[in-house]
Amino acid sequence: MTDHKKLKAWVKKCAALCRPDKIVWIDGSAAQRARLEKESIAAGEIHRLNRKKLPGCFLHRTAINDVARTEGLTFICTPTKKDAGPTNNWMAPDKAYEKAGDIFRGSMKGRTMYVIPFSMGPVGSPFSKIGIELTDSIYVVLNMLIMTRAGDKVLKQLGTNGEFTKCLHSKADLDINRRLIMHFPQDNTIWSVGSGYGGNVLLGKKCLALRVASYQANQEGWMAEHMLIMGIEEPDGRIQYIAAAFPSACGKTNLAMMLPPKGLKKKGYKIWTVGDDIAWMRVDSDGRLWAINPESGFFGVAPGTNSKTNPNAMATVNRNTIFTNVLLKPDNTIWWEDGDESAPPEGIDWRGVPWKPGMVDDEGKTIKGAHPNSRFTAPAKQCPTISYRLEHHHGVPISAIIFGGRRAHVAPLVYEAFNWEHGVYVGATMASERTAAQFGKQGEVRRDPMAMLPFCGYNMARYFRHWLDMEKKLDKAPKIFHVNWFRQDKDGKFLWPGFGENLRILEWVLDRCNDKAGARKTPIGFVPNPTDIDMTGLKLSNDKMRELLLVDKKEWKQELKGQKEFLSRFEKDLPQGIKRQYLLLKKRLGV
Ligand code: GTP
Ligand code: SPV
Ligand code: MN
Repeated sequence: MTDHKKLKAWVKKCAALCRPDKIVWIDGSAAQRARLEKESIAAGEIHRLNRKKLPGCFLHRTAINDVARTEGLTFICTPTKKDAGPTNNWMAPDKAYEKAGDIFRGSMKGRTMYVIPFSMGPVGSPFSKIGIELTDSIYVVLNMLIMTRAGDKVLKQLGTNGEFTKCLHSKADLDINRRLIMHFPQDNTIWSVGSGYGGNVLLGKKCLALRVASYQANQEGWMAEHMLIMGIEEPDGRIQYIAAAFPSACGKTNLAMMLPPKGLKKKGYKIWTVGDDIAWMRVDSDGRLWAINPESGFFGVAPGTNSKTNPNAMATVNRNTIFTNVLLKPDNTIWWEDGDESAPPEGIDWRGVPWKPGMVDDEGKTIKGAHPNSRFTAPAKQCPTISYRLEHHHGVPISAIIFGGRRAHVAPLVYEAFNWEHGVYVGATMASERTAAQFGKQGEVRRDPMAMLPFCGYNMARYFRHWLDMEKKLDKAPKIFHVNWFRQDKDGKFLWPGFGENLRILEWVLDRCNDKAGARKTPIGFVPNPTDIDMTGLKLSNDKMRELLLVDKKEWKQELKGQKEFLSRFEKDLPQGIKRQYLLLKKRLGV
């Protein structure tokens, strides 16, 4: 097993707290996985789907009150409240260990504790981090085997005294009142109890690779970001990479896997998917920013995914995939809203209840077959556009950074920041409408700096400073842009077709990086003229295009107020560079 004394002692200590009947170490073998699948099926935790149509695929339903990340129950447990900052829930470490400890105590009685050694990033890469997750959920084990590199190879890499993040998870009784997601960045420790939903329990993902890693990145001088990474290959074989931060359920997976639109086919672009959710970036000896995707799978939103919007995702999830909270069809396959097929005449919905299309609840609202935040867990290597660089310890060089949100109004389709500092301001003040990926009122606009609001493991004022400081280390800083695929017309319809057509905007972005495309200067940044975007093969009226690229001063003056209000939460800690950029924007808007 292992001769790592600290690891063995920690496992023993956690077992003494949770009292499992037995402990099983995950070795990463196919044989062990097959045994666990069988066991999980027998326990009714997962359901095997049609072996012919969906080989190696399973369906899982979470508890009804456990379908998305619960930000209100997620805590950063640093020595002082100020270390966590005004945007995080904070609890003192002692109290947090005590409070969660009470729920963990005896929570695994009658159950098995699984020990999952996992690596975020290729095993052995100097940029990777190792974690060990202890869990009483086979569903978690099976997901971690897809999302991370896990098993004996990681233990071997860890050796007898390597560093690892201590991740403890128990479903306990899945009671929302006894659910806590605790992060102890100083202790390199994560405790999650009372949930079975992905983002709360696959502890390598948001908890380690963002919350704990962002804290470590700040200390060590690198960046852990909620970003997709993709490559755009031109016909001459040159590949340029971009990293893009959009809040949850705002289009990262879709953009990372996009198919070039018909109209641009002649240009012969090829898209390479490196990652769809998380980027770890550092400055290398060449003075450029390099990124790896620490994950090895996709935990993607199912509804809305179809052969038109995301054919690469459809080709990825047809085998060896775990589906969570989708609709089960009578032929033992699955269905979700806005997928490829129209609704089946009947099925079992995400709650496990018989379902028919058009059913309504007490308030007359349509009952969905699949939960809006239903997800697929699929191996990255099954994606037709997966980049070979995923397994490369060094990652890819980043030419452009893109921030984006879901805004019905205000934010134009795309704009370019004037410089790095301004770009950091754009990221720090970005806003987006709330989606089904988190508990809370949908559609409400909230500030979500760098799409990291729920994922920054320390004071965000310090995080902004870290972003500003990165510039000094970069010889060739990526240009920074902002996009909004979600602007609406007066009737509430999206103005921009989105998905594959977004490549037209990425083309402008890269052309700007290579000084090849025009733009006009506006108070908020450089905005393309309609003629600066290649619209070959896409019909969009001039009116629509003008509306998409409009910078409405009146709206932006209002927006400025919202930005000021948000930034004021950081009080004296707000870095000078952000204050300066606020005043410059104010001046440019003539306020
Ligand atoms: P997380 O996994 O939660 O971090 O989400 P994500 O950022 O990867 O979002 P994803 O790509 O899964 O997209 C979420 C939703 O946005 C889906 O319902 C998509 O259909 C929709 N969407 C994605 N791209 C576009 C776009 O360009 N235009 C429009 N209108 N919708 C889009
Ligand atoms: C997100 O919500 O940003 C996700 C899904 O990518 S989860 O893993 O649940 O956080
Ligand atoms: Mn995400």
